[in-house]
Amino acid sequence: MSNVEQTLSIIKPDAVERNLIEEIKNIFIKNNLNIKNSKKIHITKDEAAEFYKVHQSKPFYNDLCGYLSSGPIVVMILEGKSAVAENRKLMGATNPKDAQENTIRKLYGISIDKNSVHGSDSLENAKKEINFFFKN
Ligand code: IDP
Ligand code: MG
Repeated sequence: MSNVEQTLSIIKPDAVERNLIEEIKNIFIKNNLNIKNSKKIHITKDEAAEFYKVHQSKPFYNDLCGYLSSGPIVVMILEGKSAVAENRKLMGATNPKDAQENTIRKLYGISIDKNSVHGSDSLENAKKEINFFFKN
């Protein structure tokens, strides 16, 4: 099959805390994104700051890093046809208020910061982000 990609998905603390791990994983599986690797971890604020450093100039950067490190998260490698774009489509818009019906953020997101999931935004960033969490 051509166009098979891998992307990084994170189930953020708000969704882990509400026991939504299986619901969210099932959305990926039903939509032909295979979960190749998955682990539940709790990262430090410094690690979050490194992961989100593309956003370091944004006014919400400090809160964002504090949030991602505030509780357990699930990091996953998703694999499938056009996985980067497919995952972004399943996630929905950054702000759950703007997300389309049946997207993960529309179904489960609470607010722009507590929006339940992260997904890589390009193939290049997917490679970097997978390497960040699954370096061997
Ligand atoms: P994305 O997660 O849809 O790719 P980005 O623009 O990359 O969105 O922002 C990364 C994360 O930062 C978002 O998922 C969200 O949690 C948070 N964020 C983005 N914009 C804002 C904002 O205006 N206020 C607070 N948090 C924000
Ligand atoms: Mg992003």
